Amino acid sequence: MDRLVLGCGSVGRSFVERLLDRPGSLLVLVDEERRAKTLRDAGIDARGVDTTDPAAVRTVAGEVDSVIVAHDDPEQTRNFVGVAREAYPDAFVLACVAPDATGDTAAIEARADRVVTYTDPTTEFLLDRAGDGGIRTRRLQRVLRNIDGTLAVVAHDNPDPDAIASAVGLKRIAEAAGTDAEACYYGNINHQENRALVNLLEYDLRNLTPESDLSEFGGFALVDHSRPGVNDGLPEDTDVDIVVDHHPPRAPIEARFVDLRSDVGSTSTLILGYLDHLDIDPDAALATGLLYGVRTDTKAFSREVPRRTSTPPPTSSSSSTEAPSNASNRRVRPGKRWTSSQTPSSTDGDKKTFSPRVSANSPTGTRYRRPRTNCWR
Ligand SMILES: [Mn+2]
Repeated sequence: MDRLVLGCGSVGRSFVERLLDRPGSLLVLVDEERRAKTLRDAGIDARGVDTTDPAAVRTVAGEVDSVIVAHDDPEQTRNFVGVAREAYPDAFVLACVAPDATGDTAAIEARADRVVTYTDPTTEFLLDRAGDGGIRTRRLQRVLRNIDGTLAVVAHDNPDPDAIASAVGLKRIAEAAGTDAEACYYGNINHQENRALVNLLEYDLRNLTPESDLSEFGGFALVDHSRPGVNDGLPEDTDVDIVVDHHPPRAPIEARFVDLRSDVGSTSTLILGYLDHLDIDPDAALATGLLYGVRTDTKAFSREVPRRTSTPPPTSSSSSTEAPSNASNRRVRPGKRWTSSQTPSSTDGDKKTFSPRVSANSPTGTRYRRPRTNCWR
């Protein structure tokens, strides 16, 4: 689940309606089944549950990336933020309050990741980002920072290029978060190509054996597989901190951070996404390994490669007179705010343009989305 909305009064309802046309999944939890049914009748996925009980919320909603709390009553908002934080310690919690909210807003601010009012210009931006990969990356970073000691980033047994590059990539991300890490594997690297990959790129990999003393590690991350003791040499009861994988799981996965996307072609793709969101430039060796990981696991981009679903906006020369035609006008003015109907059509230095009313001009009616954001850095 990308986004969970807790408590849905009239304020919450207006937020939910603003969220409905955004990409990603959305679930609304309310106290009474009767109100859930009213929302479902309006086409909103809603369920009735005791929203004061974090365990019940978690059971019904499962894993979520972001929780949005928007209740008319600030007191209730405070309670829901508490429930959200307890149910989902790593989720991004966004609280929306009225501009003239009275009472204990400090308590809301203390536990939510962001508090906005619905007149705040950043609200639309944050609603867009809730459920977005940038937030997932921020949660990964939070878990990495809390590792006490050296993180063992463990690839699966006899690792293939995707597992090797992902382990080296996650080690790099951990180090950027201030956590020491080692890229590890059990078994052997047998294939000549894989040996050449490790040797030519001078990867520093640690070969663990059943005799290895694991107590020297402060945490464990699994890449390109998801369960300790299954396709790696770790004890099955290893307390796993992080799982990053693209294989469909055969059993529930337990870890403090789990990013398991079976519709993605390689684990290297997921690692590249984090590097991108964190603005970490991989060195040539890491970039080469990750590219090789993507290539081999996707059979040279022919397998599990997402189809392009959005249509770029028309260029300013071909669109209507509403689009700015003068080159100097096409530059982004500092301080200009984007709204959901004004999306910058390019991030390329000289060519930053605005294409107003993109969705209206787009032949398919889908809103063009900028491929990456610079939020959460
Ligand atoms: Mn793989």
